[in-house]
Amino acid sequence: MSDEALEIGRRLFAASCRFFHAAQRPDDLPARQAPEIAFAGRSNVGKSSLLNALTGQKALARTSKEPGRTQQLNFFALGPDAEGRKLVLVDMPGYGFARVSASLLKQWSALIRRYLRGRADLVRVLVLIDARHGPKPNDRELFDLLDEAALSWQAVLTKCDALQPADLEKRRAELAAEIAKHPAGHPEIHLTSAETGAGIAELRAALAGLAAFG
Ligand SMILES: Nc1nc2c(ncn2[C@@H]2O[C@H](COP(=O)(O)OP(=O)(O)OP(=O)(O)O)[C@@H](O)[C@H]2O)c(=O)[nH]1
Ligand SMILES: [Mg+2]
Repeated sequence: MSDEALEIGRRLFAASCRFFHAAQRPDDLPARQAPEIAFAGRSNVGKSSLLNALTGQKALARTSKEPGRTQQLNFFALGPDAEGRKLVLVDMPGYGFARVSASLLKQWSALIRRYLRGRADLVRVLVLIDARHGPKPNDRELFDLLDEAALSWQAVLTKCDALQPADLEKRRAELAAEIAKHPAGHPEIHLTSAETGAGIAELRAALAGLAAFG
């Protein structure tokens, strides 16, 4: 990744980021304003924490030790930066929390499925996966759902601070081999820690590459 790309990412994510909408129902989605990046993944994987680490705002999205903290689609407007780049970041509720059913499709609400299937501005879904555990069956259901919807998605390993480098590399390689079989899965996997800041600058740069000039 070039220094220039890192600098563009740094500048975009240093721009203002503000919460502007919480969607609770499918007919409650906000008007489009910039390319959207959705943060998806199991409850407690670190979606809200990653959003805060990216924007450098500790309390932008609410985080919690208890799974199930985020219960609606929360929309955040990032930018414009000095050159006019803009993005919308969408913090999603987690899945896999209720133990009743293993099925992602049953658990995850109609709101989310509707959002993922019908949102023209959604340019990338980040599927966050806990580096300690790797993908679970409901993550794999999401991979399939995103493939079917032809939505470009990309895996982000979270909590990488909790692994030794060799174990982390093994996890990354296994996941990369799995994603290679998915038509809509982006080959690059981001290794991140909201705790130490590892991989955050690189992810900022990658996302800045998806921004539009508004
Ligand atoms: N060690 C470590 N812990 C983390 C990291 N990121 C998040 N956590 C912890 O994981 C827990 C869940 O974080 P959240 O960001 O609230 O997770 P979430 O995915 O938004 O959860 P839901 O909104 O419930 O779906 C919190 O206790 C965080 O402190 C990380 O990079 N490293
Ligand atoms: Mg959350």
